[in-house]
Amino acid sequence: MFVDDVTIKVIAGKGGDGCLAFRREKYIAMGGPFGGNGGRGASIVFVADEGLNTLLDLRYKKEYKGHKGENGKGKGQDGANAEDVIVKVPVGTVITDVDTSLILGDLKHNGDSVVVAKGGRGGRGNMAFKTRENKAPNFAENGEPGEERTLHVELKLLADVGLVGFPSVGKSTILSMVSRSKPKIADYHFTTLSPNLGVCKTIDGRTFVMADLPGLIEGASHGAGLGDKFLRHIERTKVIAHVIDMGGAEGRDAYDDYVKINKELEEFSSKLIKKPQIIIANKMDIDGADERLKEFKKKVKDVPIYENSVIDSKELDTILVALADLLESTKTEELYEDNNFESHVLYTFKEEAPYEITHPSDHVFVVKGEKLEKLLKMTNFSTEEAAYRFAGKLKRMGVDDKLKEMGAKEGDTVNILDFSFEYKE
Ligand SMILES: Nc1nc2c(ncn2[C@@H]2O[C@H](COP(=O)(O)OP(=O)(O)OP(=O)(O)O)[C@@H](O)[C@H]2O)c(=O)[nH]1
Ligand SMILES: [Mg+2]
Repeated sequence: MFVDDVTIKVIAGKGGDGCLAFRREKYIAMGGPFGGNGGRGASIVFVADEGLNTLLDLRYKKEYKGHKGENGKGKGQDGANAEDVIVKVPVGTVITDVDTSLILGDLKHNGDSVVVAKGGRGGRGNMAFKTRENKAPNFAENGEPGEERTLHVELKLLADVGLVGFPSVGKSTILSMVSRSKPKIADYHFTTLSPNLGVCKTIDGRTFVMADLPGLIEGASHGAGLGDKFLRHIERTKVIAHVIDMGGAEGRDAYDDYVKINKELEEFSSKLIKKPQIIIANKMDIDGADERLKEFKKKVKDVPIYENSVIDSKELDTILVALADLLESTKTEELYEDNNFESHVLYTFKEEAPYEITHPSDHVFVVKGEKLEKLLKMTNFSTEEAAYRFAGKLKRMGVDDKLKEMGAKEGDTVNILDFSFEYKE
């Protein structure tokens, strides 16, 4: 099965918790803090692998989860980092964050990789908090939560030339004639259900990759037939070879076909229609094809037209040379030019309001905010000192003042995530 479009969830591993421990050795009196740091949680990393050609594995798995980093230990030992989860995907895979619509990665070459969810940092052990003022800190930090994301993963084939046209016009037949690819060929519509790739070589020794795509019909850009599912693959090709059946057996008009397919390309994306095209007038062996081609040429003057049939394929060499020339003169256009690295960074470090306070009922306040919630998750409340430290941080973030301003009174409840605190003036 060819799978080129899946939505999955990725959850990176949490960092290991920092350790709270003190020296208890025989001759060391008043043992100082001795708890080590937690290890980093596992990140989820996508890697392009040329041995794969579908996203099938992802369809079955649906969710990828990273292990937690090892907790810090006594005697000052740090916990080990968790091993990253490597997800192998085919070359040509594009990964988008569903919530933000940002492209996280476009893996175009074998071995390209992208971290799609970062593992949490390990929490610091109490040894790390030792200062001149506090020589025996009685608290440690929990590990940072790992990033969680819902991803849209798409495979967009990397071919130089795309064979495009109505079903049964002979696209797969052409690919089988110009390359060693052996696609299925039959006289019914939608014989080709997934794209086939073939390597072509011109008589002057230039090579390029040609893709035979499933047939398009009117309304394809809105999902008719095999629909827009395969139009995305054309997005990557540099040049389009538009195959038109001159045999007339299907009762359609050649020029009409040409206009309709171009309309579908344009409706899917304005970029598709701007790609250079050549036309292959196909099935020229059928009676009446010459006449139909003559009529066609009267209407289409601005695109080069070549003739072909299974009986007489002598123009195929010329077609390949023309395609190779076009490829050389077409500049590679980036699929996502407006989604550069910087916009990603801007997103990641975007300054957000650190928290928001609501007052849903009498004596109850709810504090929400990513930064603050993370801080809470990283607090190990097993000692009083840790709780004081958390309270101190809230105060410095201005939470106390804000609560007071909103009318909080001694003894009121303040909720953050699942935790309830008592408000103290
Ligand atoms: N007479 C004639 N028949 C042809 C020619 N090329 C292909 N055919 C026949 O047309 C039918 C469709 O050919 P395919 O190559 O499968 O067409 P396709 O465009 O790949 O079709 P889909 O995969 O369904 O979109 C088959 O029965 C072929 O044998 C040709 O030049 N002349
Ligand atoms: Mg086919």
